Amino acid sequence: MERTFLAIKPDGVQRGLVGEIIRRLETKGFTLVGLKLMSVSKELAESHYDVHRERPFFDSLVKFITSAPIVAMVWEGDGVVASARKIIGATNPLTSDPGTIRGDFGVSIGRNIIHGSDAVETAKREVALWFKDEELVNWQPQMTTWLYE
Ligand code: 3AN
Repeated sequence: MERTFLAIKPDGVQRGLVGEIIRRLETKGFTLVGLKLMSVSKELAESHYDVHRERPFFDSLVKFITSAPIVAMVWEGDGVVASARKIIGATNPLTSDPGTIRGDFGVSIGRNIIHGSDAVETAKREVALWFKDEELVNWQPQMTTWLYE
């Protein structure tokens, strides 16, 4: 089953959006298989944002994600990588569709509440970067037969 890495950024945690964000993914029908509130080291942040290393906003990205606790999560389900990106919405909250997390709760690209892996391959890399194997739980919710044909 496909997995994706999602992280509620410091702004999402500070604004009390953790429950709301988890609710949206749970009620959609995805399965939570990893969850931790954590402080992010500079090394981990730089590794996570490595593809943006040459971008002008790299330093501010690293500074922000290390500034306060985040909630790191792994979610599982058919097509979860692309679907979670839709639930999250476009990068800039000002142009994200209403009904998406960023569209409903944000106004600024540098405070866009949540990160989600952008492709299946990226998700594999990010899940392995943020979680040890033993921190992930293999389980199947009882409701699975009511979600999948
Ligand atoms: P997404 O998070 O939607 O995948 P990316 O991967 O293009 O977006 O960018 C990673 C993060 O970098 C974004 N979540 C956002 O916080 C930040 N970012 C992207 N573009 C800009 C920009 N033009 N100015 C400031 N920050 C940006």
